[in-house]
Amino acid sequence: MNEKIFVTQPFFPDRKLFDSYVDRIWEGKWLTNNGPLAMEFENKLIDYLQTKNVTLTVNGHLALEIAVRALDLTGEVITTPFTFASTTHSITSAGLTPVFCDIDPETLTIDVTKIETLITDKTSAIAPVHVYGHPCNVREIERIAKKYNLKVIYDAAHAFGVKLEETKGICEFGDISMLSFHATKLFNTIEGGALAYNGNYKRKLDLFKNFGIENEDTVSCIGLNAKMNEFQAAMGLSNIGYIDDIICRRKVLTGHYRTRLDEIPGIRYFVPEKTEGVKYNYSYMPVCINPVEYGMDRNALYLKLKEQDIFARKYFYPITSEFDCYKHLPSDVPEAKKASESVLCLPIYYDLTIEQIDRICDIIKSR
Ligand code: T4K
Repeated sequence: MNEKIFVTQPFFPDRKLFDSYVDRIWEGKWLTNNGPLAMEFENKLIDYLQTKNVTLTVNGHLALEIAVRALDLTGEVITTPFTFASTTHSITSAGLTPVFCDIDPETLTIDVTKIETLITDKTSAIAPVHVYGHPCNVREIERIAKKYNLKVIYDAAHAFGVKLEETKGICEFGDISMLSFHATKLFNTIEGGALAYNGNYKRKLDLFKNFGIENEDTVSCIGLNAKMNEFQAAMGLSNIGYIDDIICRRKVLTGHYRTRLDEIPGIRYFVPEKTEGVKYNYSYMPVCINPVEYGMDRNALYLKLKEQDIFARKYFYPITSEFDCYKHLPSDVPEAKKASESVLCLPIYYDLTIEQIDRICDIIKSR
């Protein structure tokens, strides 16, 4: 029997360190509703993310939902379908219409040359995704948003720790950026998420994450319950000290994958850090399969790996514009469709070994 290798595995901090935070939860008898650990964690993230404000949430999806609500968006939001269900659902669940823009095949992020053609008098925002942690063309999106007076909400679920223009944090761009701290992400708080932003949205976002409750007498808006609890914050406080080590380890693993995959025609990996000034986080190991050169298509490779107990994932197939609930909406997104049929995310996580990567690459090579 082969050892099973999944696309990812959560990072676990030193148990004693986590326990020291859990001891504080027991002593303080405080479990949720913006407790002391959550506040401490929020401040640590402000330092790390280099934004003026952070609002912690119970998961990344609800963070997106409250961001969409708090920005008072109306009508249409331009977004990309090459993403997780969450991005599109957060738009529609607020009663807005997603307008699907195609992606750039080099970075798999929104194709900035197509955004302006989709703007109408109903457009209120752009919701791009830093797919696999590859930064969108933030400066061009900024230019378009300014020109048409649109808000920008970045789905930065994959982009924790990414830097641009040498020193700028990825969340310094756009009105609000959403991060996911789900167990499967490079930085986890079990489940969890955050909104990071420089604008003056703190009060509003905090209201929306707590039912709209202003105080004991006043509820001022239709809010959600999206508060991060103290166990999640304990995990975040424990894990944040490891982040440089986590990214460093993933860089080494990615480097080994590259060396091995270079031997195989028809397998192309994405090399975003070649973009000048970008510090990448190596959050995923996406490869694009050219069936003619490789001799097998993406689905066949996925199955071949699965037979050997290696569970790669087809992130993001199907694209959201093809979901039953969205296929009635107009969409002209051939590059997104092509990517969804040719990209495979190979296993990558802190505890993955070089030997395991060799096993995976040997299987890929033996087509
Ligand atoms: N926007 C984008 C672009 C996103 O990618 C996501 C989430 C969001 C928004 C929303 O953020 P959150 O609300 O989730 O914070 C996973 C994650 O559940 C999801 O967070 C993530 N994107 C998405 C890309 O991947 P699945 O359906 O692939 O998860 P699952 O349970 O199949 O896990 C993948 C593998 O990880 C498993 O085969 C085994 C391993 N695993 C998983 C868990 C949960 C473990 O080893 N231990 C674990 O505890 O969605």
